[in-house]
Amino acid sequence: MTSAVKSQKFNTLFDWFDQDRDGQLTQGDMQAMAGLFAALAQGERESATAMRDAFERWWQLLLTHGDTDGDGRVSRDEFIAAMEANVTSPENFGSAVLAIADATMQALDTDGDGVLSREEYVSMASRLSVSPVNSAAGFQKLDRDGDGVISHEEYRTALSEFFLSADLDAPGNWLLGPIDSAA
Ligand SMILES: [Ca+2]
Ligand SMILES: [Ca+2]
Ligand SMILES: [Ca+2]
Repeated sequence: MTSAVKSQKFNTLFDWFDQDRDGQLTQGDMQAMAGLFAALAQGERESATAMRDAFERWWQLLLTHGDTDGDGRVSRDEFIAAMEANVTSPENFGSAVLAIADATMQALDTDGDGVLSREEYVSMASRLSVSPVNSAAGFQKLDRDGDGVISHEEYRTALSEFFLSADLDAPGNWLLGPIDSAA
């Protein structure tokens, strides 16, 4: 049974991933998401390929484990169940989810200082179709040590919390904005 907090987050994630907004996830939706992420890499082929590969792994997990009625599409309920049971399981989480975070961080950190400023973070989020209001609020929470930048470690911690934590107050819940209003 998926916790209420996790269901809420996976709901928010479903809405973000469902790029054509038809209420079903398809390979096309996931490829569209991968395209948004890959565009962040601005021609840096290694990061772009890593992102596309990770989204493809993610989709294959959803299709294999989530598409219980075999129609090649993943419904909201199928998504939430497969996210909990398969995508975020220890053997898959790194290759499907954290791989995207690592490639994103590498692509965005153009000056190589290993951190994201508020401007870099909000601009990245808006290119991924997250509203600036939500990402600015999220930045505050994700910058756990309050030094004004998000380190690679803070970013990874936020992702882990978003996907794995059932704690309503986990700062990483804010990855896509407030979960209560977004769900
Ligand atoms: Ca869709
Ligand atoms: Ca289905
Ligand atoms: Ca920080």
